[in-house]
Amino acid sequence: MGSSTKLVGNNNNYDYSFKILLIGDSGVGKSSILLSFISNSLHHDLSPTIGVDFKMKLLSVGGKILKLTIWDTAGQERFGTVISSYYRGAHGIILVYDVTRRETFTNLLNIWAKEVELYSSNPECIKILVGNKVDKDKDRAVTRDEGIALAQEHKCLFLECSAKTRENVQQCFKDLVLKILEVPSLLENGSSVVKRQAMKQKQEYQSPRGGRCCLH
Ligand SMILES: Nc1nc2c(ncn2[C@@H]2O[C@H](COP(=O)(O)OP(=O)(O)OP(=O)(O)O)[C@@H](O)[C@H]2O)c(=O)[nH]1
Ligand SMILES: [Mg+2]
Repeated sequence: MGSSTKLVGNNNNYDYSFKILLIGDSGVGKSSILLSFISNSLHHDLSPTIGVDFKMKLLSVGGKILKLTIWDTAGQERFGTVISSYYRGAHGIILVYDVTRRETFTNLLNIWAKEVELYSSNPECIKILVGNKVDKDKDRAVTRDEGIALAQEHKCLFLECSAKTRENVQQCFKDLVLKILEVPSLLENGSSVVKRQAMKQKQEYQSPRGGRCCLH
C-alpha cells in the first residue's frame, strides 16, 4: 500500500479504532517507544512501568483517520487473572527486545510469544518484532539477521529502532497499521467494540500511575 501517513490533531472523528499492545521484558524500552511516538520528544531514564498504562493517538493513513489506543505494560509483572483482558481484542502487538541484551530476545520466544498465542483472542492479529536501542550499536548482542529470522518464524513484521534517536519509531506503528488495514476481519471489529473495551479496561486497571489517557 503506497499511502502516506501523517499525524493528525485532537479530534474524535475517526474511521477505525485499533488496539495495539506493547510487550517485552522490563527495560527494553516499551514506554520510551510509546512516548517517542506520542510526543515526538526524547525521554531519558524512565522509571519502570507500574501496572498498565495506555495512550491514544490519531493518525491519518491513506485518507482514513485511525485512532490508536496503545497499551503499555510492565515487563517485570504478571497480572494473573486480568492478563487475558489485556490481550483481548488487540489488532496489533509490538514485541520489543533490546538489541544489546540477548536474554530479552530469547525471552520473546520463551515467554512472550507463548503468552500471545495463549491469550490473543484474534487469530489474525498483526505482530511486529522490534529490536530497540540500535543507537548502542557497539554493544549489540543480537544481529539484524537473527531478528529477521525470528520474525519470519513467527510470521511477524520486523524493524529495528531507537527510542532515543527516534529512528524508525514512527515506522513501527506505520508498518503495523498498514498491515492491519489489509485484514478485513480486523477492520470489522475496529471501531465501537474497542472504544467500549478501552473504557472498561481503564477502570479495571486503575493503578497508582496507570489508566492515564491522553490524545495528541
Ligand atoms: N540508548 C537507548 N536507551 C534507551 C532506548 N529506549 C529506552 N532506553 C532506556 O532504557 C531504559 C528502560 O526504558 P523503558 O522505556 O522504561 O523500558 P520498558 O520496556 O518500558 O520497561 P518496563 O516498564 O520496566 O517494562 C530507560 O533508561 C530508557 O531511557 C534506546 O533506544 N536507546
Ligand atoms: Mg515501561
